[in-house]
Amino acid sequence: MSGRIHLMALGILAVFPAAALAASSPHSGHDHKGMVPSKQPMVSQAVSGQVSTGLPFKNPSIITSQNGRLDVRLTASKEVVNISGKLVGARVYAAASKDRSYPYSFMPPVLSVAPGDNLQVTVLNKLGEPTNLHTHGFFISPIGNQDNIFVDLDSGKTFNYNYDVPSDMNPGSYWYHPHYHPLVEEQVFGGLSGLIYMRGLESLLPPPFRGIEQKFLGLKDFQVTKANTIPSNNINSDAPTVRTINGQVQPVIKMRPGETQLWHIGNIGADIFYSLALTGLSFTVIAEDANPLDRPLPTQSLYMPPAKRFDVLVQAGTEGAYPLITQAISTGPAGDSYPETLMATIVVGGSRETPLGIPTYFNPFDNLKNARVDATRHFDLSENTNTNEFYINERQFNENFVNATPKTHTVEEWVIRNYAQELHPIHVHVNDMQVMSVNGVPQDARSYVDTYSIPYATQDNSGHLLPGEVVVRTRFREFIGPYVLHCHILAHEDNGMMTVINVTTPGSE
Ligand SMILES: [Cu+2]
Repeated sequence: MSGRIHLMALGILAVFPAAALAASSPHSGHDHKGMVPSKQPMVSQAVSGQVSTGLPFKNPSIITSQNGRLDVRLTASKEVVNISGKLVGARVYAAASKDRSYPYSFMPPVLSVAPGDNLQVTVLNKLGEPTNLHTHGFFISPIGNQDNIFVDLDSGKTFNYNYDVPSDMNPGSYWYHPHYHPLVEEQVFGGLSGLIYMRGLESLLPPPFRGIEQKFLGLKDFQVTKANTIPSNNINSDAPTVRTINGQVQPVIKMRPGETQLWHIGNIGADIFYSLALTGLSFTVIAEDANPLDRPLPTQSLYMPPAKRFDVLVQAGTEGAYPLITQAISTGPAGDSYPETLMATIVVGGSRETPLGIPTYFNPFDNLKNARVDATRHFDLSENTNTNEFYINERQFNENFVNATPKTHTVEEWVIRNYAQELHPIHVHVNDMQVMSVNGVPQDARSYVDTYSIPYATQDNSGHLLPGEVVVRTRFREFIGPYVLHCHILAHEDNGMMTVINVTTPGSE
């Protein structure tokens, strides 16, 4: 659950023609660590404009590494930006590469890098509150100035992240966003998130697929207050929200009959789920959370909790208009309900292409089914719906409390149990996990994942609480140091559902 006042009941919902936008409440909720929140940009009703729908789909800007290197500067600030025709006060990045600068945008540029690259990201913080940066899904060191989420980047300061991308980092879709506890939800919901693409998926596909059209679809939703500002306090994830693709509301995507495209899709919003469904076109997953599957998976829908990414081959059939929707979802009795919503329309027309044969075999992975398990650990998820507190092993997040110390070159099995009556999509940094079973049912994994939704608890006939249970295995490879496991509903993370994992070398403690 959002833990927030249901605003519609207060009668302060503002309605716009394209979609219903929720207003925020005047109450202050977050502990800003004693900081005075800086002024939010406001836009008057007269100039804010209205959301436009049905515009041609646009990829985000893409900044591509060259000669093994990418240097990017990201400036985070509170600014007024245009989201699908409407002016909104947001928290957004502007970007700059060596050659070009990119203005503040709700959908900042995709950072396109290759395995083995050096990626340097200099973050300038102009938010008026602390922030930092996380490269979600990266298999990389969690310490120093790499994927270190314990960095405290005060307002007015810059920090230089220097990522040595391993040459064996998996290709696919990753993303970047702030990870500064406990301000993550409001910063990501405000607009601070973008995609990272690790090149190389194309070369795993048969030669005819190389050079096919690629699209990036960053799924982000927004709500505004009466001042047309994205709320930063008392964000209500259960309120009506405007779903966008790259900041566009219901864009039109064109394809030719028989054409095959490669789509990189990421749920890079703060709290809400998507279940994308595309009928009338073929939809084949080739990677999940930037883990290429051992064999491609044809599907009718993509279930996407916050932070989930899929790389999919989309093949158009005959001429016509096909809706891409997100299906209605409930995240449980104590959770949220999201209505079915149109995301985009695929218009198929023009000259016909011969459809490419979708491969049936793709990329083997290090299957841990028969691996020796060196240690077993338990992570119990729970929540107090009255106080809006969230727990792992009955504790709220404390960066000084280390929950688990796996050793490098070992395999561990983790039993994650959910005692709450809502889904908690668990994300773990650095080392991805293989899902072994869900509620006791063995799973035939096709790859690893870095985010997985843990089923909510149910009650048996005698009223006894049965937790949802997912068992995962992880091989801990070279990287040592502390990182986190947390719920990726960012309201839950900010309110405690996060814990420290510290990987150490064998023999150390
Ligand atoms: Cu959660």
